Amino acid sequence: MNTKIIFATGNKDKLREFRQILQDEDVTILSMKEAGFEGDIEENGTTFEENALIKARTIAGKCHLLTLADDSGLEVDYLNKEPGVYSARYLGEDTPHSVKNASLIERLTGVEGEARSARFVCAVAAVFPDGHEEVLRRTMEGQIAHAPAGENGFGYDPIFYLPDRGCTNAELTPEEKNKISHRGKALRAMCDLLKEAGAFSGS
Ligand code: ITT
Repeated sequence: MNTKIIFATGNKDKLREFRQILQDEDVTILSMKEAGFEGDIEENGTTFEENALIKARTIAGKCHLLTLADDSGLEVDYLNKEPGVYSARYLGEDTPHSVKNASLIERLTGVEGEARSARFVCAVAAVFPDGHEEVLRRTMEGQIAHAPAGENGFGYDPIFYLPDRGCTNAELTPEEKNKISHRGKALRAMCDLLKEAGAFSGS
């Protein structure tokens, strides 16, 4: 039986990836807008998990369907894990990513090799209409590139360099990125957990 779930995000790039990652599952994914919610959700948590739960709780409470949310970001080790949970707000919410990316590269001037280590983090929360909650986190390791490269993906992908592959996230196809990304891993793990809990059937 096909199950309707909501993905509580205002980010169209995340929504696209979410749908691609779950394309073989027997679920229909509604955006917040399709579920009838317009407006902003204040993300005042201090961890990825807290913020993911805040978003999922807000929408599950209003729309009465199983709701998933993702809080994600980039941790740069040399910058004490900045921008971290503030990744969307780094240098201002509306500042173009080209500017944010250039700023991070600039702040790593003179830093070489493994000292440029960074990771993408994704916490995925699921909140059921009866209030039951699940949350988990997955990561993707890489380094900050010396210059942006690639047109695919979004956000910090053009400066996220994968030493094993010799390219950035933005040079991967969407399928390649989803196989190894923080979001792909977190969502597939959440899907397994939800299937075990009987929330929806296997594909
Ligand atoms: P919602 O809260 O509405 O889901 P958002 O864009 O504000 O959308 P976050 O608060 O989780 O989402 O911020 C995550 C930011 O981290 C996002 O805006 C990107 O800048 C960056 N980010 C997250 N995942 C990424 C990915 O896979 N590739 C590149 N950048 C990513």
